[in-house]
Amino acid sequence: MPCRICGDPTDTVLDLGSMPAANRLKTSKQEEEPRYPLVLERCAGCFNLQLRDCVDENELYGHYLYLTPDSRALHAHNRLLVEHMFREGYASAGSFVLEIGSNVGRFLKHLQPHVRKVVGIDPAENVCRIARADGIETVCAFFAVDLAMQLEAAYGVPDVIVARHCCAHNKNPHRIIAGIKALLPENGIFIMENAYAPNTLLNNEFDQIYHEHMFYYAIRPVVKLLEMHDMRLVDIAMAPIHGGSVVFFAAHATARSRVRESVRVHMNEEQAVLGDELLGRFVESVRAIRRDIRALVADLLGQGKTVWSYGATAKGSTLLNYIGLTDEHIRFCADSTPIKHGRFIPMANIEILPEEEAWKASPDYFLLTAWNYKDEIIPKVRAMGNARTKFIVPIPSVSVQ
Ligand code: DWN
Repeated sequence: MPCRICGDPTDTVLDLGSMPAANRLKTSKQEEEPRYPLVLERCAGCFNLQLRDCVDENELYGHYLYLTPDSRALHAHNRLLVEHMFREGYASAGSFVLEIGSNVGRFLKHLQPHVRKVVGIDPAENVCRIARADGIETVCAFFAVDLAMQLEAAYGVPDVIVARHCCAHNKNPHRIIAGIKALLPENGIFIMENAYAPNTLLNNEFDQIYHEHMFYYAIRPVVKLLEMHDMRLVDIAMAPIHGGSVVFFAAHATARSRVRESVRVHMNEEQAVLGDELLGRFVESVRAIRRDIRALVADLLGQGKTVWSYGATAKGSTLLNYIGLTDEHIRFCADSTPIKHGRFIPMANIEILPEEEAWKASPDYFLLTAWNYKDEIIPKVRAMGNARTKFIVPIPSVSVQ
């Protein structure tokens, strides 16, 4: 498949086989689960990493079970991002901020007291309803140029447009950027946040690869994408959230916005690490993680130990299914999201239960499939009186804590 950003040829980096959609949690073990190839490829021209095969967006997001968790780490990240926006003059008390892919509105909720107006857009009606009930005006739709024009008529012109993680969730990011280009005023700011591809590769986060993530962005392809729409990068901030994320700040190429030093610094850093060697090391490490977890779990089960997983993450679906772990190995999965409870992880067929039940059941091991919240989850489990269950942390390499 040619690069969906610049059109150059691509080559295959990693083939994870045929997998169900990660967040399509089943209501019974018997429920049918369509499977689709999960193949990561890299563009020879702009170093864009993308999925070869993209699943229909309505199928992925029509009824969405990922609700942004109420996490300390996420609140801290949101606070820092808002501080950066104000400190650098990207937002002010008079700003209207529009967020694309706003989910239940946690970020806008954080921003709401500091700005004039916030509006969210999200394609999942079940998610929009939760956001509205929490006081966040949310339009249920996929964002593109035609919607941009309708939004302008209904709400006015936004000063800031935010798209966090959602530019990776769409087969055609040009469609989103074209809408932003059309809607953003001359001195407006576009903020795009994504998992940062060099971190994904350096930390062996192969479980970030699932059908919702159609792109894995580094700075280089984003510069290309923006240039193709007559926009430019003016600032970059790195953040530890989701295993290492990048926040891009962009403006119209003709705008007065000053280009911050951060752009040069991070581009140089990226240049030094991003290349064939890193891709080769990543692929080897992915195989080592699969081998190590398989061996560890087999050994533990052989000793009669019980293993649960912790965090019904989209990442967990890829991790479990690539390794070949099922309900024969992992008894249950603990998760804090009520709408996930009683459902089953696709293909692995592991039932999801509330965290409280996991604390009480006190299995011998938790395979931490929400490893990105390790520093939050392990202390929480201990504080709840469970001192005995050990955690198997799969990423960046297998360790037991
Ligand atoms: O891009 C995406 C990212 C940002 O979020 C989406 N495509 C889907 C989703 O990916 P994920 O499911 O891998 O995300 P999280 O944020 O790692 O999911 C955390 C899961 O762990 C949630 O289901 C909630 C759960 N959790 C928990 O059970 N106890 C989370 C915390 C913090 C906890 O204490």
